[in-house]
Amino acid sequence: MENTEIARIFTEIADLLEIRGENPFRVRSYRNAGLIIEGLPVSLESIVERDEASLEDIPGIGKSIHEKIVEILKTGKCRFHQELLKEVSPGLLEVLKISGIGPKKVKLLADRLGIRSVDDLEKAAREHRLHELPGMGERSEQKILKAVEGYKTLRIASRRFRLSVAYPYARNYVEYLRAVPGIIDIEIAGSLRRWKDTIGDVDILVTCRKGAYVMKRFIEYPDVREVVARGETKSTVILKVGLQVDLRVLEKKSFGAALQYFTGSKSHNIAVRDRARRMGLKVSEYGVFDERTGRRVAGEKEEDVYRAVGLEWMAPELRENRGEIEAAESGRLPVLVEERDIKGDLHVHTTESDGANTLEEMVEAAIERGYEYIAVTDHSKAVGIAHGLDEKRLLKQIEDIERLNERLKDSGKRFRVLKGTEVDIRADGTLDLSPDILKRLDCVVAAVHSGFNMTGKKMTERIVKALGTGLVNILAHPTGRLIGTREPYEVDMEKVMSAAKKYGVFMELNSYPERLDLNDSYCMLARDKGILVSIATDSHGSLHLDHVIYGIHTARRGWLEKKDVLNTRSLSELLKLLRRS
Ligand code: DGT
Ligand code: CA
Ligand code: CA
Repeated sequence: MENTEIARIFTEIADLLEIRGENPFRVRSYRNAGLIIEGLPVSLESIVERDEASLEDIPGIGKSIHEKIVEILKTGKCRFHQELLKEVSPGLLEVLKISGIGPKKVKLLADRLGIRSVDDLEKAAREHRLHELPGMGERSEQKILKAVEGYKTLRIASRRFRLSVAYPYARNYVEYLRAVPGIIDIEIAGSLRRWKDTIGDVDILVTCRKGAYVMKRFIEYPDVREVVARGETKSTVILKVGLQVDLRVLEKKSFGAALQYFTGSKSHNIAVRDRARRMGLKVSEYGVFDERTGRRVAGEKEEDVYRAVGLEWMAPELRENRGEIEAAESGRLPVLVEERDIKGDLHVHTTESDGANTLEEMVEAAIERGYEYIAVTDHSKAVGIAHGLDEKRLLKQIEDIERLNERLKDSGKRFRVLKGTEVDIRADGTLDLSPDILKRLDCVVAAVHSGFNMTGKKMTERIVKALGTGLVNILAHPTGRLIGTREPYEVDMEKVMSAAKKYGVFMELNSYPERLDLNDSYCMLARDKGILVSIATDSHGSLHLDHVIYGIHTARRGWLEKKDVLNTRSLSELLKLLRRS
């Protein structure tokens, strides 16, 4: 069984317990387990096979979760989860996903109106039965109907997979195929090669020696649930998790052309072809041909395909027909930011709030990655569910960090822990910690965590007011979206960024796989406005530091270069940039 499936069970347990009104700490431990398992780079199955006891070395996985993982791997399900499902109907899990409806309200809806599903809820709202409930009026009925609509749109969109889910599956599949005798070249194409935030299906291209059993081995992959099509040159399968994978076997002489074609995007391809046609050439998945004579001009190498139509090769992330063709023509392609440019992480949690690792463990992991710095940014008190820090606890953490920095210095390590916070932006735009303490910090990250349903005008005012305090360094996850589950809140990002520019605030690109917020187009907007972007992970455990790759590739889709990214700066440059008046 795959990690995502196991993670889903734990997340559902958390939801079910929450609907039942259980102790928040218990709920949080299951929710955290779900998040951690989803982000694991190796399969739980393989960990358990090798050494079951090592499960408990994974931060955030205690004894009770450990036992449940083993039970799920052995039996395919978890008794505790099944029992909860008998008590709370599964349709209510979907009702919980509707924006503005929390666990308490779900319980109320179920107990008082017998609501069991999103459809029940919609019906009750249309029949004006909701305002019998305490705290609900006509306006809340309208709001709920709107939210139900939003949820249904998302459900359709969520047939796509998050990048962070598709990527590990594809990578494992490719590793497996690479080992098949006779395979020569193998590449991932499609939206995954472009690092889009959601993936419809995975496209893999190979060349191989004559007579190699590539298709046979492709469909024999143990994780395949269903073979949709099997042919000589193209096969399609569905993996157990539901992800579709296409494999194409190509001739060597057209591999580059096929790679170019199947990488897309479609609109990029159309633009390339139009250009070729004007030059008397024809570009197809088989090669570039002279339209008049039919002579092959290019095809084996992707670079040659682009060169044949007078373009420089460009990174797949740019291929969305957003100006890359003009840039490639005139030699003005951006030199995109790379993983090795990143010098530290400016959004990291510890066990003080809702992280799974201690301050020391997070620092150790960051040093191991070769970073020069991290900013510790635990939640502030308003985020009660995350055990956010008040001024007193934050003061204590500041002292802990200062002592740790001394120790690091004494041991000769060139690494600095920045004192920070992820301070909540309250509904009225004030910050959740006193100015005195915020001034003592090196790096103040601010974010919205509640009240997502206000009007766009109010939300914009709220955020602009927070930035205007002069106390904020970075606006975290600026639009609040959760890919596939929550749409961005209504906000005028143009205005928010103008304010950020005015007050010297940087924008975050949160690399947490569900967020990727800023998205690619907002990265472009930030760059156009001359605002540096912090590519941060929002890590809730040391393993999450690896999520930075999703942020980096999203930044590349937004055309960001090293110079456009805040945390490519050395420690001393960074500290200058973080100085507030
Ligand atoms: P996805 O799978 O929905 O996340 O997105 P892609 O981009 O991977 O799309 P997919 O798998 O349907 O096709 C892979 C690539 O093949 C696509 O990016 C561009 C190319 N392609 C597919 N259909 C067409 C088409 O009708 N015209 C052109 N010009 N290219 C196409
Ligand atoms: Ca695809
Ligand atoms: Ca495809």
